[in-house]
Amino acid sequence: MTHTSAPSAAREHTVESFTREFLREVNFGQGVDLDRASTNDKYLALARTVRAYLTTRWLETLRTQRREQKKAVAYMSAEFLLGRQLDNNLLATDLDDIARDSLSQLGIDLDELREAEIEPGLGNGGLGRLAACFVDSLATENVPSIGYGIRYEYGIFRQRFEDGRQVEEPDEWLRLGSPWEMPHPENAVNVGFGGRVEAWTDESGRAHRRWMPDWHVTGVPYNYMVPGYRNGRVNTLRLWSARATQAFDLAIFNAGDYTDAVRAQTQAENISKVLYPEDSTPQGKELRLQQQYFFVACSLRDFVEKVLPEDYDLHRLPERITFQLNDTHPVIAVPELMRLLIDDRGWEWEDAWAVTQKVFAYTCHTLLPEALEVWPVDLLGRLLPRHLEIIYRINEEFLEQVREAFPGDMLRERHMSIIAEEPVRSVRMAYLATVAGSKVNGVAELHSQLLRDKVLSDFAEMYPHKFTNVTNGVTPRRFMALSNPRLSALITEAIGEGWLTDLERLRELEPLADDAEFRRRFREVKDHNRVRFADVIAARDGIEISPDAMVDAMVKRLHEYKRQSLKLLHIVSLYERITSGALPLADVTPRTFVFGAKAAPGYVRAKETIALINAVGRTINADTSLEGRLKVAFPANYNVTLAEKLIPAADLSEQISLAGKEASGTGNMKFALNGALTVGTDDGANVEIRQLVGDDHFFLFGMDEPAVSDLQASGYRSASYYEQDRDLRAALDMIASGAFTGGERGSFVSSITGSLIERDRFMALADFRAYVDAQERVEAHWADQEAWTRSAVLNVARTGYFSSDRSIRDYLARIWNA
Ligand code: NBG
Repeated sequence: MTHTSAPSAAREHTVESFTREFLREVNFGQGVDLDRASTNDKYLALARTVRAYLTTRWLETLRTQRREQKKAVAYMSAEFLLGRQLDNNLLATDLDDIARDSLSQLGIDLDELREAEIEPGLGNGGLGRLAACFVDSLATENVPSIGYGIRYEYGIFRQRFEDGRQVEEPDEWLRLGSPWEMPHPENAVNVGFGGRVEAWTDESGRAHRRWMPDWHVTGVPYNYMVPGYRNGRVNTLRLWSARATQAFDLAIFNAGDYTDAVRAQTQAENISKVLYPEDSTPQGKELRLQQQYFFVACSLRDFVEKVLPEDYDLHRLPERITFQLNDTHPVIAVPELMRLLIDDRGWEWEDAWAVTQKVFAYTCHTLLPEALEVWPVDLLGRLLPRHLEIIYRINEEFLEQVREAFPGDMLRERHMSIIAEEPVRSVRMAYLATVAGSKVNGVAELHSQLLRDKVLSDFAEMYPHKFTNVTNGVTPRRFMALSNPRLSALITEAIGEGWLTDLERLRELEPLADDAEFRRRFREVKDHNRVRFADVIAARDGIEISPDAMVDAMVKRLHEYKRQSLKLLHIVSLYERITSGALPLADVTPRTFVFGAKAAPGYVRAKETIALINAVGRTINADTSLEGRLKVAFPANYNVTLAEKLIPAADLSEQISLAGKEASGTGNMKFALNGALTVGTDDGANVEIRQLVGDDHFFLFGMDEPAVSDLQASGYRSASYYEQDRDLRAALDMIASGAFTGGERGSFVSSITGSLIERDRFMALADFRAYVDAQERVEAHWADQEAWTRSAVLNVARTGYFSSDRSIRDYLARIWNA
């Protein structure tokens, strides 16, 4: 498949030269003969062959940037959930066909090698995947940029089910080698921790502060190439790996304790050992703060000392860079830059602050108050004493401004303080970012509005100009071209090439929604993708599904606010109504309910919900009286690789969070772009999706955010819904009776149903009736396949706005001024 006529590697390289280089890599890179080479040998050799093509362009990109010194963007993120690299790099370089031909002449199946790659799962969910989409779009939009993050040795855990319960296993993604990274130990950076701060006076009598850390860690940069889509640009993603500093080891070793020296090494390396598997709920662990400081300290030093020219005048830093802070995780970079400028370079506070306030911008990704990161001052002061001093001073000056702007308003001052006093004295990282950043953005219109009106309203009043919105997006390279080649080919046939980098052009498909032949072909693609997905989960998980049934998908991290439990209540209610005779089997739409979700290992309720979904699934799937009409499929270890197979196959996309809780969502965009219809609340980016696709092609249900607030204010009593809605009560009673748990009624079953009936923090019961009604509208629409397909085509045609290329252009215009 070809997408564009832009310059591409393919022109310069023939199958023969590709084969020659591939064989060279097999022989000299892997040190084996082709006939003795394992799949992994061949995969690594292929990866390095492709990498070599990229390297030429990468070096050229770097040379150009060194020459031109254009304003760039550094995207700082604790997570980059990249997904497999080989596929994407073949696509970006247009080498796919050449590689396929070359390998097939050698009797090798390209797809088998693709499958050999273990995806780098260096992220939890939407936030990490967004970072990956953004670096792809930055390169494709031809923006000079660099991504900074952590090279975790273990990414997000691998999930298994044992008796339906989640079991976590370490993700050994580096086990078979990692051909896409280039380590540069010679460019390592030293980072300090702990110790104390000293005062000293220079010859002119000026007072200074000096941090004397008591231990150090070395950060080794690993470079990854991030190719733009067939445009010749290859940007850099630089991930840091922690090593013990030699000096540190040696001192202890010389003192004669070899085992202590080794222990010190382990302690240092722990910093980049593992990704914390919490999503949207930070845990406040010391190692986590070490990780955060580690990577931003390495990155700032790297940028200032290695990326910038040697004599660069740092007063001009804002002309050259924006450090975009992906959530609060990298916010400790703010006091670090201040420290670099003041302590290391002798700047005055005012000058340092002026530069700092211009170079940082902050993206907030949540609305849950408990998800806003805070660090106890005890911990922060112990680990980073100088940074705490700097934060205090920033806060003092900021509160001075607050007093000036709102004289006598003590309450406001306390609310806005970067330092919280209760329940323990802590630093509110979101406030620090808001005060320090030149801009603060939310990730969907509704989210940005709620940030302004609720979560950060005092700040929005004080700094109205800082607040802006950039609605999230997803890269159509991975989530259309790579994952859905048939749909992509059909689109190209219909509207020509070029849409993949200009996604609004999908609009040109609109008239084809009324073309019966186009709809037939569109359905054919869906059918094919459904079969492909069925094959994948049969082989991967041993799950059998009918490829003819509607694929109804709810895939996202397991969280109460996302309301997987509401989906479960719908399924159980259907089942209850069938078994009690209220719903004739003939009226039941054949559906496969697909779940994909990891729970944070310490999040008990989320893990119980997984166990319950699996228990319900087991019962329903085994009940022959249903004649296979309903099926629950919950493949374990949902990840980017599986998403690429599921999303193109989906008919219905479940986006059912409680309104006002999901900042944006990005899965919702991927599904719509692949022709699934959404059943969703008025939340996050659902709002914008619905506005674009139109109410007739989107199943809206439930309370909107103001209604949620009102209900909360007037006193929500979930039990009354249980009492008044017969179907809801029957569904909850059926679960509580142990019908799905072999008669077992205690333990997690009663704790889930009990907490829904008694408390129901995310108001699943309040939205139940509206949700079931929406599902009936879904079924009625599905019954008319022509009408459904028309809606599906319109979903694709009208959601081009959600390309991450557009998000990046919005960041450029509203935040980076680049
Ligand atoms: C998540 C939100 C999602 C959003 C992604 C990307 C965090 C803290 N936030 O709604 O929950 O789509 O960020 O912006 O993980």
